[in-house]
Amino acid sequence: MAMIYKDPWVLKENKFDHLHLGKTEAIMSQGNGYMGLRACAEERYTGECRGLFVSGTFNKFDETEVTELPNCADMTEMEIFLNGKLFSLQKGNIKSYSKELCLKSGELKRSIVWCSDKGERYNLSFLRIVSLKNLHTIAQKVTITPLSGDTTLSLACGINAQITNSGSQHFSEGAKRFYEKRYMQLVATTTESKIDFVFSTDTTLSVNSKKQIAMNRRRIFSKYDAYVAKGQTVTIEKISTVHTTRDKQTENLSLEQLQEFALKNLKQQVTLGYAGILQDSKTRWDELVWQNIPIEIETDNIKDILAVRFAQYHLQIMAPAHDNRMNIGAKGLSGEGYKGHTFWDTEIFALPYYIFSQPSTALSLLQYRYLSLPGARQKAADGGYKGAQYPWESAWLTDGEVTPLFGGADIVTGLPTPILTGQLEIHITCDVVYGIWQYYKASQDESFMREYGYEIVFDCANFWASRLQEGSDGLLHINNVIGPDEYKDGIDDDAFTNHFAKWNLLLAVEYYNKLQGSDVSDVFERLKGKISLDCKLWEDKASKTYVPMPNERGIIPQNRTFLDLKQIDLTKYKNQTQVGTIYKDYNQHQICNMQVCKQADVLLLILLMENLFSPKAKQANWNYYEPRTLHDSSLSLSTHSILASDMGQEDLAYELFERACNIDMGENMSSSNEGIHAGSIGGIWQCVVFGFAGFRVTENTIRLAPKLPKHWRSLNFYLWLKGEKIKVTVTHKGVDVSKEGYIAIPLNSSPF
Ligand code: IFM
Repeated sequence: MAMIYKDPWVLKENKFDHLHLGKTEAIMSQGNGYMGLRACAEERYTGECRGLFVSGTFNKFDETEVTELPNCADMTEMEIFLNGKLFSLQKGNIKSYSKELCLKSGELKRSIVWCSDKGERYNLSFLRIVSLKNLHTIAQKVTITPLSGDTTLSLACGINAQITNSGSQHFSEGAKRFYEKRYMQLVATTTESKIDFVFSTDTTLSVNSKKQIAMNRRRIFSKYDAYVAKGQTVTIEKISTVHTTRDKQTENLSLEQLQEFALKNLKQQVTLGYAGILQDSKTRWDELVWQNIPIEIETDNIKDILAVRFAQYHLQIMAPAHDNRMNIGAKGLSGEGYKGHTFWDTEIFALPYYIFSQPSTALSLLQYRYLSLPGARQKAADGGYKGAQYPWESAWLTDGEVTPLFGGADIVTGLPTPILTGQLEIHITCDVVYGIWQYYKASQDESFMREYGYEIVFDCANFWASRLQEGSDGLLHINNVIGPDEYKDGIDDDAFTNHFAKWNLLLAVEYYNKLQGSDVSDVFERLKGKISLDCKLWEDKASKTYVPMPNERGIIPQNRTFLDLKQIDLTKYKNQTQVGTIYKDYNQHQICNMQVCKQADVLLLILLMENLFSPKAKQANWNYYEPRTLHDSSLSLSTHSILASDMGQEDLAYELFERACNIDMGENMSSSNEGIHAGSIGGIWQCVVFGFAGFRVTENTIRLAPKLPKHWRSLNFYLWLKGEKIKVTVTHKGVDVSKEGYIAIPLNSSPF
């Protein structure tokens, strides 16, 4: 195992592992919400997956593919020859190696002593930053010191736009140009969405060098030849920028103007140099996160502290807080996985962090859902329904549903497995509403609700009102869906979906009545004629909606047939070290007919709607569903950890938290290849704040019912509530809530 967890600020590997490059490329990826850069080495390796992704720049490769976030030009690559030998860790000898990401500064660092196969030794260090201050900037600093004799250095670097998304080339090549014999610029345009990207870069060497400029297909670069004496250190600084015609700040510029603007910005960044860019970025990290909303854990277990900071780091770099037309991808901006698409992962798993830590980001993410209402209305209409139905997978605002139609191989048929989630996983519509409700409850942001929120809640209620079907029992049912547990498809009366649909209808009724009696009837004025506002219909539908409730044994049937399905011994899969091993033995159809859950489903319902169920029912369902849940989705563990905390099973809660942290940060070297797990990372925060601190916002109150892990002495964190920031301190002796001035929020420490 090469991962080291000794420093609470530093994620580190101390062994170069060419078979598992994807691990650190993803978990040590850098970014700022505008862009995300995988932590690939400067030198190229087979098996690497270089990646630079700019939020919201979706493109559709061709009619057979769905839109995806294009993997754009690489500006970090460097080809280095030392005394004629290509620098590569797969050649010669590695005398020492470390690769680390400092979460505090956001700086990535590799330190290497390398011996070429001629026996010549070199000290190399590679530093890199993606600025949190200037969202367009990537800065690199490389130092090379020959240790055993003088050397010739030959370096080639520039802009490489030959990158693809697993073979799909999303760009047409545009202009390439050197300015003032030094600054390089390359323009590329997405083939279908026609977004122009302007990549600019500049490289400087600290020693005299002979320089040649070169261009070839989709590539512009410079070659430098220099002489470096033994013990002398040569420093290479490469500063690069990315701008696109999708950027809000420059949306009125023509492409030529944007190129000029980009060049000017590059020059400014070059004057700051690596050190200045790093300093600015570090200051921003402190302002936004580490000094503003730190989570402090007093414990001797450094990995726990590191894991929570790792979560905060990624939650910061994955969120496109600068632009409300964009949202968080299931892999953030750290890989091609899930094509950059947004799922319910945002509202149910990541959003709570922003609601309580960075409300302006939460607001922006919810505004994205408002701005994508036309696509949601289209999706409902396409299915013959009314109102707004959110796509299971979303990309650009007008793209509508973008879920691919086929996935991995079916072990039985040998054919690609159809992906039905785009058609059937309809609970996303109420998950979005749940996100709005949570945000509103915590922030009391009435102006958001008036401008955006109420309309979403009402029009989603319209969808449910038209989607519910009358059954022979005279009640309304929701048939043929996939619930959160994606191992079951085409099922009827999924407990999660039915409960949430009813809740959405009732929420619409509640808000409608509240608005009726208030002085904000202008909301109705604006919405009348735009959407249907039939409160009686919502009320009527809600009252007739069938919702699965605990049976005589206290078990809520996950769906109409679940409790009758056959049961198999799941021990092998419960003990798996890789997720999804059940697919090695059974296909989707077979799994669908067994009592096995991919991820938290009924238990998630109980967590999110705790008022509906008694503590006894909670316990009974925990006892039933936990053993049947394989946690084959990364979203599952945090839910179970929080519930375990709620039920006083502290050891189990901690064990599940640890497993959730290990999804990305742990020893499985392949789990993050396609990118980090954004929802699961939001779940890490939830385990700490909702689980260990037992925090919830209930009606007009907050609840703190802590269950601190035994080996944590204390936990401090900040929460934004009703526009005010409060500090929570939890110890084994009790809880302290403080803020300047008085606290208007009554505390209730009972867990249920
Ligand atoms: O949204 C999830 C889903 O619940 C399980 N499969 C992966 C999706 C994206 O993370």
